[in-house]
Amino acid sequence: MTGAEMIFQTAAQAGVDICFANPGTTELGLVAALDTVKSIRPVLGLFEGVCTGAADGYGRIRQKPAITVLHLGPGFANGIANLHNARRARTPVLNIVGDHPAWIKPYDPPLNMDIASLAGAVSGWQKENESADQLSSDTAQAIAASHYGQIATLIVPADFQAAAIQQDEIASAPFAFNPVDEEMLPYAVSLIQEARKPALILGDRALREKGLAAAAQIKAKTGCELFMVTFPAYYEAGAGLPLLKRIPYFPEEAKKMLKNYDAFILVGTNEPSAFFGYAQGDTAFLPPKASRVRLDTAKQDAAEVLEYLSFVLGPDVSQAELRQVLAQATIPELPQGPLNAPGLCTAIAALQPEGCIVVEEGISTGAFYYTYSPFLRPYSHLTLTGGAIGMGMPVALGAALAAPDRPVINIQADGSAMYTLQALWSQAREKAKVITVVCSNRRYFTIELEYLRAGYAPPGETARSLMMLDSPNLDWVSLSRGMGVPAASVNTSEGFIRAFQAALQESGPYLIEAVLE
Ligand SMILES: Cc1ncc(C[n+]2csc(CCOP(=O)(O)OP(=O)(O)O)c2C)c(N)n1
Repeated sequence: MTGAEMIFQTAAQAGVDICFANPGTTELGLVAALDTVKSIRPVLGLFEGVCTGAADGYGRIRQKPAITVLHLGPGFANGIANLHNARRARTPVLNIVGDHPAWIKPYDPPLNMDIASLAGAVSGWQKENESADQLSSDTAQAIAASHYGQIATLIVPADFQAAAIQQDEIASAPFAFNPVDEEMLPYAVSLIQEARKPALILGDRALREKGLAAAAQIKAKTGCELFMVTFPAYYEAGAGLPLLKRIPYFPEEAKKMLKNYDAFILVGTNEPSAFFGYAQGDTAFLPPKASRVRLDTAKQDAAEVLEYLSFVLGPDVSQAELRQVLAQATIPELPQGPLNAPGLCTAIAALQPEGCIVVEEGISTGAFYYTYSPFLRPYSHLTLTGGAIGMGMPVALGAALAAPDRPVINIQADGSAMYTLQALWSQAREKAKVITVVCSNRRYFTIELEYLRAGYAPPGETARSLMMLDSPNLDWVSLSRGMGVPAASVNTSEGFIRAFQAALQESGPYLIEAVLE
């Protein structure tokens, strides 16, 4: 067995089954090994940001790592923005980065780069492999580390990938979340019981099924409010789940929503604060005098912590009582006439099938979708966690491969789409069931908005040229078809509804350009 085969054998034994790759000469051993380790599905991405974003999407759905294979420092650098989003999402990811053999490094060949420094920017665990015989234990440790919700990066010189392994034993590295810190709970209970208006703010695994079930019980038992972070990696949404209020993006709206609460219990998230440092000083969102406590640490399962909190708050309420705190289904009416951002979101909300996965990188357009989200047919929702745009199409690819039975709907802003649109080619090649809705406002609307909010005078022609995507307009139908994804362009609500209904019948990917007025 070669070192590279050992990497994949170890990963396969640990339950890893997919690898998003963009290899080069220093990863040839890994490429060859995929011919022998058949349980790992290789997926080619035509840009590293596609591979890393797809691994993020896959990991968010399956809660286990996908592998990325990236080419030296430059390949890793191309993938960093989406690894940043994955780090913020606390997605398990295993990066295998090829490197030059030690003997050529003194010559400083052109692709030579400080990979470890790059890895340090996003990885919670990293190692430069030092011998082929350590590859199994290095891989096992990396996978175990990733399960805590972090990026693990293993840098593997090309000669160790190719080397014959003497000792064929495959390492395993079990992982377990830390137990709940029971000493924290009485304080949380006293806060909830003594506060005038207590609230829970939830993120991370607290927003998955188990966490939400506990949150519903806590709300039913205590009457406390439930909030969720502004940009969750993943949440279960829709009728039958507890109603959570999403903390708004804009500081003044967030502070207004939170101002009347006097105690906050944080699970799976830090204290909410502003996305940017605004001169006006709206940075911290919680009222200064409100009590607050975070109940989980990085290596605990936020859902388990919530279950424990619910347990110490007393016996579970009956199903009838529980129903009082669960969202009821309200499917919006279909819009008519010209297509605008609110109408587009209304139409998607009305038409999306039960059990679908929504990947929302609609930026300013996507914001309108959230009023409907809690009341729709149950579905799973993924957002842009780290603000590095260009995640939507790759994450949708990864999510679709992670859950081939569930349609994926990618609400996708046009400017953000252009960063990683090569993902469409991989979607076509892998027959991923993704419906991409391009929100075509032909501008960087958010930049215009933030520019005015920051107090600058309305932009002149030169400044505006950096915010407009027209002249030429992007031809989304041609771009999409050129990568093998059938597409249509629509500019009315009726046209969108027809195209979306048709796209739902497709067995593979489809793109709809929604030209917004
Ligand atoms: C990697 C990265 N580069 C640049 C930005 C800055 N940025 C934030 S929003 C935005 C424009 C988004 O435009 P679009 O995706 O079309 O959405 P819209 O604002 O029009 O809804 C840019 C360039 C960013 N967040 N991330």
